[in-house]
Amino acid sequence: MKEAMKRKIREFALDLGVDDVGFAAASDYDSPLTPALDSIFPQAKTLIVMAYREASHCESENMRIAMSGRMGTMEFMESCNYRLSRYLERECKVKAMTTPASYPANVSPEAKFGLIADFSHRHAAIAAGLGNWGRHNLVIHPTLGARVLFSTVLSDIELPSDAQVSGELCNHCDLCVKNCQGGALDAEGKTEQMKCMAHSQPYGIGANIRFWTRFVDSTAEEQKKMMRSPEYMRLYQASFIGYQYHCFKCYSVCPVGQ
Ligand code: B12
Repeated sequence: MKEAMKRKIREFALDLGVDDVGFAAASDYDSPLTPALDSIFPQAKTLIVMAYREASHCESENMRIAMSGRMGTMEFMESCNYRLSRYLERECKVKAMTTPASYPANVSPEAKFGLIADFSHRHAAIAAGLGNWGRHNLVIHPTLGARVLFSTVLSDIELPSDAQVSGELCNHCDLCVKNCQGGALDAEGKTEQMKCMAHSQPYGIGANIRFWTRFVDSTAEEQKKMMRSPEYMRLYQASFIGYQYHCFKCYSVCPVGQ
């Protein structure tokens, strides 16, 4: 009965065009740093995780091409989340709740100003049998590799977890470490987040604060020049399109599953 329900939900999600789907019992979600599931959805019993292989835009050296591909992938992910949650409520008569693929983030100091999400998709994906950790601290999917994004729908339907991926998928080639221009992966088992962000989001919050700090200390003439500078244009664009990644290397050079 439960396997038939899983099959029905899996087929619906695969028909949306996602690459893979996994199920995890809420009790198997073990993410020590993010808030307890209860604080999001107290009745949550199952996590339905969808995997999306990123197309080759992430290999481009042109970061606008890479980023526009990412934005398209994220839009598709949010749409799949919505469609699956409505399917669960309409056809299966259960409660369902989407979780953000990336943002909005909790930007308070307790959540390290947006670095600790309300919900961790990597931990959910591992619990749902969709992969395990690689040297880059990303989750590697057995066939799709590391170049994969995840989104999750929570539901009060009670379903058992899929089988865990057994055996390591990372081949320890260290290409992710060697290609990380921010030097953020030098220490095994953790990403140095500030180093990653300084390189991968050069027009993020840090650059924004530095720009405005310089601005207030500048003369009226200098301020006029600053407002017309390419630097300001890039900050302006980043603030209306959301996070703007300028690096996909750890993700795109990983040879597993290519
Ligand atoms: C904040 C964030 C960032 C921050 C911080 C990253 C980080 N390490 O947490 C920054 C801006 C640096 C970042 C960068 C990137 N991110 Co990011 N990011 C997120 C976000 C929004 C939240 C992550 C979070 O809450 N972290 C806090 C806690 C849970 O994790 P943590 O601090 O890393 O600590 C745990 C892990 O380190 C873990 N761990 C790590 N290695 C190992 C190894 C073993 C053996 C074990 C047991 C545990 C373990 O143990 C810690 C405790 O549980 C998620 C989306 C989401 N909501 O899940 C995407 C997400 C993690 N990012 C993603 C991606 C793709 C990227 C980038 C490639 C950027 C890009 N261009 O797309 C880089 C990769 C950097 C890297 N190699 O680590 C994907 C990862 C997909 C995947 N295949 O795993 C996610 C899941 C987005 C998505 N919806 O798919 N990201």
